[in-house]
Amino acid sequence: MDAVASDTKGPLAVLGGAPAFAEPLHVGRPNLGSITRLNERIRSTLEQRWLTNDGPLVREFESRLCEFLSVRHCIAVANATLGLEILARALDLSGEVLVPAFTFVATAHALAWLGLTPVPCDIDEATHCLDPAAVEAAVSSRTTAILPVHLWGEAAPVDRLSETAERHGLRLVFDAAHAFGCSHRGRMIGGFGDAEVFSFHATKVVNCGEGGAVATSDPQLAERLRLARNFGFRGYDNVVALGTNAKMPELSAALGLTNLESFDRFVAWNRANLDTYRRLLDPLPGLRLLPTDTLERRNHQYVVVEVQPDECPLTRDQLLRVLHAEGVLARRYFFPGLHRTPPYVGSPNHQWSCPVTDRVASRVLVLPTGTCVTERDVEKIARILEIATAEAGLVRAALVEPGRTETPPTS
Ligand code: T4K
Repeated sequence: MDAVASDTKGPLAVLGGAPAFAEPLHVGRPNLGSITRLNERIRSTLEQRWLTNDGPLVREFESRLCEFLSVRHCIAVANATLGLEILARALDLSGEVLVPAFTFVATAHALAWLGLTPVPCDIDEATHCLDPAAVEAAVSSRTTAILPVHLWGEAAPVDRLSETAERHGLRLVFDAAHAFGCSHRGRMIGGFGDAEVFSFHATKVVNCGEGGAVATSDPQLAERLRLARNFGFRGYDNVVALGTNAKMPELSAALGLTNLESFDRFVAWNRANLDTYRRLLDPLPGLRLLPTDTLERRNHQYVVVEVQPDECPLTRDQLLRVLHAEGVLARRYFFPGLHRTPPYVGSPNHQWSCPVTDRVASRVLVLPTGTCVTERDVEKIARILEIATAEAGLVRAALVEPGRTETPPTS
């Protein structure tokens, strides 16, 4: 720690000092592969004048994904939200779908957009993924599917959920938006359940700007997904099914292919950042980095800290304000949980009870990583947290505005 002390001179920004970062440091700055390679692909796309609708780069991207994930079919889409939507349609889901209460809102929105009812179920405190017991308790005569999320790239409890799905005759589809390049029991995520949906949003380990893919080994399902992605067209003038526009443009595929070529570098970078965070944050009181499964492949695209209320002298939201004041735009993903987010809050007669999600959502702080974040940046962030926890009394006093006892976060 001493090595970085000189870098974060003077008082914290919340105590009147200058921000440690003049340029804000974001969670989710895009990783980029070779710009030269990208330019070549863009030029060739423009020269060929084939910009979307199952173009050559989308096809190449899909075949690279199949290879990488060891699945038979990958259907590239405009984003993961649309991927979830066309998948729910292709599987003819109806009624209720069980989802984790602790996830990005798109997991539920994709279902609700189609008139389905996402039922928020509680999570496991250790892994932040769906709790199989909560799922079991939520199965009803209206349930048609379970939609677990491999949150932060950690595998959901695939085996137990598969068993539950099978026993109740339910579909099992995974939201794998965070889990590109991750494995479960040595097998790549992408091959579990009926299908899995990846996101290639700008903030993801591999990005297409906007993009996603549905992975499945079921050829009939793959065919239905391809139809659904393109308005239900099979050839010119021949609409054979209900569809939407979920097509990935060629320029997005150009980004995806180029970034995929640098996947190992991105993950190594994330891993190095995570190791530095771990080394520097472990000794601080009440800051606990979520463990990652070291026996499996992980992309480490999220650095997830839990602020332990009994041990840390500052709350998560106080630390968030400290960091934002320093230009570190840490995030409270996925506060406050689906069960407390409109339109999923239930009715006056029926509120969802997800106490573990409540606890976890009040503790999680996601810190910046990715190739735009250097080891030096991580050291500075850790140093800010070290000073803040050491000077907790001063920080608390500075954050309480006159007439208030609670200090809401800045964003
Ligand atoms: N399921 C799960 C579990 C998900 O987490 C997500 C998406 C989905 C499904 C749906 O996937 P997509 O339909 O998006 O493919 C972000 C992303 O928009 C979202 O993709 C992601 N999960 C979620 C966890 O985070 P925001 O609102 O935090 O993102 P945004 O766009 O504000 O970006 C965050 C920060 O990154 C910005 O403050 C600045 C920086 N940034 C962002 C972009 C887009 C850049 O520096 N450059 C950029 O181009 O939701």
